[in-house]
Amino acid sequence: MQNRLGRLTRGVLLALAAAAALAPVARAEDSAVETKEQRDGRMGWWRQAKFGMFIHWGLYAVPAGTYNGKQIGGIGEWIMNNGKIPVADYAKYAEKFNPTRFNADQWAQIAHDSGMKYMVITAKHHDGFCMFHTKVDGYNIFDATPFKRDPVQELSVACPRQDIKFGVYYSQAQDWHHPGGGAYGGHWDKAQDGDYEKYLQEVSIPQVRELLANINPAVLWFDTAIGMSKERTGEFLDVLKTRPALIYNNRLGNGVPGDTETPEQTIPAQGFPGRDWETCMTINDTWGYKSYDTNFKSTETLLRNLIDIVSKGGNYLLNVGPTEEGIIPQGEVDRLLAVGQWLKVNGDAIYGTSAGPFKKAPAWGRVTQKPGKLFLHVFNWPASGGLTIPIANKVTKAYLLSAPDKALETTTKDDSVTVVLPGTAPDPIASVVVLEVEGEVQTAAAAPLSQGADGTIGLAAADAEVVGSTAKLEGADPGNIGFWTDPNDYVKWSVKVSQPGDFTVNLLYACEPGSGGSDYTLAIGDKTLKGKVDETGNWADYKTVKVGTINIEKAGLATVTVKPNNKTGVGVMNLRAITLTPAGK
Ligand code: FHN
Repeated sequence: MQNRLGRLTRGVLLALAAAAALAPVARAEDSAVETKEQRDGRMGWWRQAKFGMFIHWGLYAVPAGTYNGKQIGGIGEWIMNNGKIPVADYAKYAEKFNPTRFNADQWAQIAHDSGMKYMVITAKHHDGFCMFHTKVDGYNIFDATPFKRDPVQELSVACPRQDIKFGVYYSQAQDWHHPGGGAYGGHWDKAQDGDYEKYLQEVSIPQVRELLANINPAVLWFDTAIGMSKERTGEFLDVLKTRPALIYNNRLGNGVPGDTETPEQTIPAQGFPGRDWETCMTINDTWGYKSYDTNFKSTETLLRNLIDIVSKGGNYLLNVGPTEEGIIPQGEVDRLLAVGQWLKVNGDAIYGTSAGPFKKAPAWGRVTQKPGKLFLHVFNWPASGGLTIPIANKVTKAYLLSAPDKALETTTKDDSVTVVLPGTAPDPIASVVVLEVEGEVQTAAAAPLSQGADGTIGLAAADAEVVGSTAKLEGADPGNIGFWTDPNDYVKWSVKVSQPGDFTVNLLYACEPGSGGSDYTLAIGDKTLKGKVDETGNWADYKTVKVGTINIEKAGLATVTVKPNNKTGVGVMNLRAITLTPAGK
């Protein structure tokens, strides 16, 4: 579990993460009516697309991070909540909101030239202000501002002209303007008080219905599912059924898995095998525009993030925050276009590919694949000797994607192929080497972990196999197994034991107050140890805890598992490592 967003509290974040992560794997509400083939067909364009533009644009672009002369901390689109701005005062920004420089075709063009294949824009964010012409009330850009235009509708027309699929974000439960709407941290203005059920029936559900009927988006992106019960999500699902081709995310609420996992501001170390997923991320440190946030990620970071995500089977939904005038800040455009330039040359290694075949990312870069082709995205160009890839396939052709007519020499030895590379990298950020191979890629079996010379066995989170749907490796070096919100998930390691005997078992983990007390069983063969998770300072405060002594009877391959028996709080623990030390040492 990691800290993510400005002023949101850790508790809220964990609740949000848990709400999203607790989703079961199968899309139960649809499985009766949709076969795997139909689902693959429906998700087809999205799986090919890989790269999309997220746009947070709304009234918050007017204050742009400053209220009453004070810079308000946190993310820009949260200014109303973080600044505790009264409803009537915030609504006055509408009178000033006149983004005359907005040009839907230009935005679609920027997305296109950046190599993006879809767009998702905030039709309504938590401030309750609609960026489309809703008939529900007048609190929208068409009726309440001098602009008198409907940007959502304009973009829905402009995007297809550039081959961009168009989607909308809609904050279904959190609404700080309409009486009864949800608010993290509670209401701060009496005008917000009201009946949540009435809000859903009279504002939220009708607006979703309007969007589907009038805009027919390819994607509907829900967010922050406060108070969404089974009955309530059921009513939304009934509306969604009117658009069978729609793709929607896992944030509707009440464990509805939707179509896509949505890790936010992070790239999960192993992706979500078996699930479609999309990392959404800010280009600086805010989603909605803040005039003083120019902390843009470098082109290198953006591009390597895209490659990293795609190499794990995901999509990258990268956010921009346009200004009050309707301009995407130039610092953002410049970086996006640089990514687009790279994609013009190397797009074949991104679009329509699937996750690389190796369990662990190589130190030199990342790998993606298509039937018969491996794409090696080299971040760290080898000084000499080329690259050795642990595959047993016959390579029929090797070349740089930037120079496809010039064959590269390869040599095959045992279960590996070495490709000889030119002295300098064609691209300082990522150069793509293509290996055309015969048959399905055969990776050489990963060597099992082995016992150290002093008999110690070290089991790192990064070497664990995670079985389940929510727990995953997070963070890099050393990383930990986190988001362990489903107690049915467990972790296991295979280790080659050469010196059997009794071992003292220590776990290195962190657990935030409120989540301690989960029971777990550590097993090696038929020997088990029971443990209880103690609370440490927080999710990042790691402590070594002795679990007990366990016997490994004989030399050979042993499997070590850690399985929770229950879960008392948000997550079981953040597990970083297990050490088995020969007893008495
Ligand atoms: O609270 C929002 C936030 O403003 C932003 O819209 C992000 C985008 O994923 N979602 C929420 C936090 O999870």
